[in-house]
Amino acid sequence: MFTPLTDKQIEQRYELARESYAALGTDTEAQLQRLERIAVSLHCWQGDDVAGFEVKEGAVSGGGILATGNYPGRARNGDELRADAEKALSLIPGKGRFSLHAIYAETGSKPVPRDELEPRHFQRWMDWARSQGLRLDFNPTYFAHPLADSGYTLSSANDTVRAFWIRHGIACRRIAEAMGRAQASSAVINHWVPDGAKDSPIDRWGPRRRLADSLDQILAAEADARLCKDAVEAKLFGIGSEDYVVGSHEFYMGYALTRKPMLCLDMGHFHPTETIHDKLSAILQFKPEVLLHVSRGIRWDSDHVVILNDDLRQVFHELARGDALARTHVALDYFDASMNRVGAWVIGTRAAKKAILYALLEPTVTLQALENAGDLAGKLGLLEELKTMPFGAVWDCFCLRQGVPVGGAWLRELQAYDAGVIRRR
Ligand code: RNT
Ligand code: ZN
Repeated sequence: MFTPLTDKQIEQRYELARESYAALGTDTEAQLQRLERIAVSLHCWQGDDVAGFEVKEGAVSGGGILATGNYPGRARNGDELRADAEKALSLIPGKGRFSLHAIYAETGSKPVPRDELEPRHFQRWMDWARSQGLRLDFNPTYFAHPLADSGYTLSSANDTVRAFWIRHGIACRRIAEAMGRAQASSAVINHWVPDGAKDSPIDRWGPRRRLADSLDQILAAEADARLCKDAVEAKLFGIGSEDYVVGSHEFYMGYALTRKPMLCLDMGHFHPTETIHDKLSAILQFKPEVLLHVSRGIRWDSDHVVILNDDLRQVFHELARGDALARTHVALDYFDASMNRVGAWVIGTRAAKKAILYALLEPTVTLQALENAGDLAGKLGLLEELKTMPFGAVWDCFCLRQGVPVGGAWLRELQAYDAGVIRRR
């Protein structure tokens, strides 16, 4: 079903494609080298439906976010999650990183409260990352916890609750710093809180005042900024926070512009018809770096598996045209429990890398010249022609050179892993 071409045929197709792109002014070899260096951070939580491995002391709490679907065989512990991630990474070309949440701490059989987590609880992850040549990123988990049940964490009016989450944020920055030290390069730590209200809160002011204050306290804790790079993530609405989200876009725009952290733009966190590509050239005027959560919103859900659609291509076009890829941390964020989870990782990551390559192959200088000359039909016409250029031949060659399956050949490997590992759990 997925019979790939021979290596020789893949190279011959690439050679023709290289010439076609060269005729328009694109050096495919140079762009493939650039692509090789751009890391995409895989999100650990696609592997187990954001469940985590916390040893629970009391009641189990959900809330904040929710993965739907009943595909069998989700990873139940660190070893299974690492094995699944290794499988996924073996099917993805180019450089990867791996993003953990605090609930993926490995504390043996001992429950460790989130405000007491330490770098040693992530030692196995750090050792694994080193063995895989991967760098880690991190996220405090301000949800799925009894102290998040009220719907408010860092913005809670209850001082005990708020203090607990502030301590958690600080503990997580120390962990990110330790990860950064272990990998001799920064770990990105992204702060997202679910805080908000289902319906018509009378007080929209107090929670925002408290959230800003809590974040200030967390960020005031000492952590080497070269090792621990903070980001804050906004959202329009979530499950149970349909009417009001404390950390809205305006809130975090203001916060990030007046403080150090980067802004994290999640592609699924805006109005359903609002896209993020136009925001990049605005935000990057004023901030040196940005964190991207590559996701796909559908109606009320913000976390469908990423595919190569227009939204994704527009984002990377903007970054490539503005020469801002080096200032952007690219991370994935979605979770789908209705399909093979390793497959979901591979589909989304390969799509993100394809979108980056698609953008890098654009003959931007030629398009810009047409626009500058007022030849708008020429510009739009060329953009259209580019869509049927032999982009796939360049992508296939990249996969071949990176030693990962070409075209649909990775699906056969996924099927074997599904039958041999996933369905035997
Ligand atoms: C939730 C945010 C957040 C989470 C992860 C698990 O809406 O997008 O980034 O998805 O931290
Ligand atoms: Zn996100």
